[in-house]
Amino acid sequence: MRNEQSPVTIRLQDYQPPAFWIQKTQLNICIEAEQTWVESSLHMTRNTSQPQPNSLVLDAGELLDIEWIKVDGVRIDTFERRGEELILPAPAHTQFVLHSRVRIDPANNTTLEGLYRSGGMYCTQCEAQGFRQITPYLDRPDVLSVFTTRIEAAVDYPQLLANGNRVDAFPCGQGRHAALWHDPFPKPSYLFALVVGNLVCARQTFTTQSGRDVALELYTEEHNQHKTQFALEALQRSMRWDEHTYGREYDLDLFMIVAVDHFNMGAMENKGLNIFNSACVLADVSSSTDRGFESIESIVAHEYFHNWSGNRVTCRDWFQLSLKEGFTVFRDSQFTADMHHAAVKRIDDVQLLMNHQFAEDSGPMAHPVRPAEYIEINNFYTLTVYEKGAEVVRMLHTLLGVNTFRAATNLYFSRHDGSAATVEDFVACMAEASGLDLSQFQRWYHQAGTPEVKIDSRFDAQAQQLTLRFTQHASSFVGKSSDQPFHIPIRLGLVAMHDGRAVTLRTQHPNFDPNNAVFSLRDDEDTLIFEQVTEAVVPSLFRDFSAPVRYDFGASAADWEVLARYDSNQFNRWYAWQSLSTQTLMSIVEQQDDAKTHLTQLTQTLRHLLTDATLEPAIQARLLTLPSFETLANASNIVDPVAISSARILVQKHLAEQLHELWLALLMRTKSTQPYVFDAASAGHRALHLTALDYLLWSNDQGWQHAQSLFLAADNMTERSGALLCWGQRANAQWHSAMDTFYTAWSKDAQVVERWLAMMATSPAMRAKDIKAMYQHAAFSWHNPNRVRSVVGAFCLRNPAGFFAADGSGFDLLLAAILQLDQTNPQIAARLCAPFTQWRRYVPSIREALHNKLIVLSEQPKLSAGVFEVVQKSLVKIAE
Ligand code: HT7
Ligand code: ZN
Repeated sequence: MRNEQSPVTIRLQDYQPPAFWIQKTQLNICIEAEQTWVESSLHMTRNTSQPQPNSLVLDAGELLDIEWIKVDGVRIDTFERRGEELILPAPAHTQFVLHSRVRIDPANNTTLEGLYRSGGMYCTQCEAQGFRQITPYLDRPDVLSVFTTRIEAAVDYPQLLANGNRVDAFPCGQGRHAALWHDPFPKPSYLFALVVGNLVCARQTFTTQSGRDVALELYTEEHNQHKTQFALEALQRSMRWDEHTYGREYDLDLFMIVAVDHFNMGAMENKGLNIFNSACVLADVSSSTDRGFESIESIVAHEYFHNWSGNRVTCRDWFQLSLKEGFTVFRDSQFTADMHHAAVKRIDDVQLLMNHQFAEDSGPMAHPVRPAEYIEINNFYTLTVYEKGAEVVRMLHTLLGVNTFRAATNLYFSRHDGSAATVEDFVACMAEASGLDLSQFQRWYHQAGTPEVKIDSRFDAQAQQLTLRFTQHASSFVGKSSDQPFHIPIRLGLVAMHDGRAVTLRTQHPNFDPNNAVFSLRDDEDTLIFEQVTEAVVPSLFRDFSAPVRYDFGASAADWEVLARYDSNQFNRWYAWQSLSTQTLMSIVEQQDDAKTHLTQLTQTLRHLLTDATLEPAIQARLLTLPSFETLANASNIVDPVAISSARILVQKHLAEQLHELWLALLMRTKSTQPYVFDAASAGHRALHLTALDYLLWSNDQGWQHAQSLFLAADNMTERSGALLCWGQRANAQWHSAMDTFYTAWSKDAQVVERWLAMMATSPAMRAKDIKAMYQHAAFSWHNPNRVRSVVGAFCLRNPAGFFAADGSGFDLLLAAILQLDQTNPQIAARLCAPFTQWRRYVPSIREALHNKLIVLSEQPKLSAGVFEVVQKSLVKIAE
């Protein structure tokens, strides 16, 4: 919690190299029933390149009860504790051993940072600054050290795990035993991990490209033993893919994964000992969905890929977070695209970016991919750092091309191996390998906000010329806007208006790369002229979303229709469909005169897409789906949740009724006839089947019966829970009884129960009072972040009808949840503030109510630094 001092702002410009290094770290961790003792010996040297300091300042969290500290064996009693700092007189020698013994209390550590107890096991979470809650240290990522860890606990806890290789294990009498681990790779403290528990282990092996055998181990509690195989296989695929695509081989003889129920995020890439939220690693064919499998595979891959992008080459400071996270998200998205369906993966990623990152980038928490300042670093594990950061790497990949990008990453990994790097180091490798001048490109890392590109398109039939005039301007939260033009790669094509053929691109523009069909927009304005264009065309711009921008080329409904029907780029077909349907939906929200005409045209286009036999099912499912609530909110100048939700239902109903026979035929045609397997093709079929079902639910009042039949007949969780999810949008008594049946059948399965809670919380009929009733349910716990996310998070972020209820009860509920959680788990409390940060976007009544809640929060005498930062930034006054 925040103490009396005001939270401090940390600034990139104040970065100083450390005054000391820690070459060797020896830890001795003794876990006892009531307390845990941690002794550490730090072999330190003074950093002689820095001015001689007067004191030695260590990071020491408030949870540490310090018993003693010694320098070279001599006890120091003159230390001072100031907040999270422990200050000692600087030792006289340049080399010395700092020895300390502290007591901690993992069982009462509810923050889930540092060392804590989760159920019957002990585990750690040290990123970003959890290690300082275990022992006094230089807890910063540019201090790399070789760790040796001794763990001692009662024999009731057979597994004593830490990073690296197990070098010894022995009994120590009185029902206790110990293990000794050594990690030969120097690492920063945030990658330290320890797990102690009574766990079962599933094993596999992997032989690296150079012929070394690596043991793969996945540890879980016994009742989850049957859910380990998929993740182990995903790990093997990831290891092979990273060798093949990036030439990266695993470096230790052992790679361990542990599943933990109480976890603040998805997973953590600790060296050789990844720790996972159970929900992000455990799966089997009876309880998991297609989306669940895909997500587990990508998280396993993501954490594994960090072994190089993050661990072998780490970050100099936390401002460089995207150096490891953006790059690793890009790598995991390439992996998923290769394993499954590239266009589908691109659609799913861009949807996340446009729906959520764009909103973040235009709100009060907007920050560059590399932030310049923070109060609480945990608030900066954001979509901007992760997803936009990945888009920035993707743009480099687009500009360099596959082979040069690979040469650049080879250079980066070899040049910075074993050290802590910066974003500049990364871009320098890209520039050096390609010969490109990327100085302007660097702005993507420094400037916040989503650029807007306007394109004026003119066709001169006589001159056979198509002229595209581009203008860019950066848009961001008022007062934070960036003014320098970006280097924007625009992959494009031309589609013949009349029959959808691809038209050859002929231009002399020096910034057009004809091999990749990529135009580099570098200035505020530029003009691209295509010659020998003999017929009317529609430009297909930003193919595969080649840059994270909003763009507008003044497209008419007819232009979008041509692209949605014919574009050879599947991603752009989807984008065109989304744009066309957003136009229609917004014409209804805004009660425009031509709304009816729009709707007729939309129905025609949908009919075409529905009967296009050339489309692969997974793509078709996405092409038939209406824009989400968030997409429509982002398209609104002032968000009116009620108007958006009603327009969406009206259009969905219209399309359902008009095309009823076609939906029915699609439902029949996509019925699964084979036993369930998870692969891209059959998952695509199921997605399409559920899309048909979703429309049929709205085509008449009996639509729910299709959902009921599927729920009863399905042999798999994708269809069973998919049926419940769409049926929940029109919840009736039968839905409630199906939900009860479902819960009774799956109440022993934690991951299914979490899905059930979220389905309950997102049903539009739910109101705050129903959510409060759910707090009493046996499955709910304030101490389990997954349960909080499934109930409070799902209701406030994914149930607009419930959260924005006119009586303001949704906002009261969220405020109370934040205040309560801030006492026990401030990281989760700060994340839950997200809906309040967006207050300025809404119609006046909601705007005022959300603003009031922020005021109440700001008046609390004791807020964590995380919640304080979000509230303070959200309330910042702006010139309107
Ligand atoms: N690098 C990790 C980020 C992280 C985290 C994970 C679990 C719990 C708390 C955490 N704080 C930061 C996860 C990743 O992106 O790979
Ligand atoms: Zn990561």
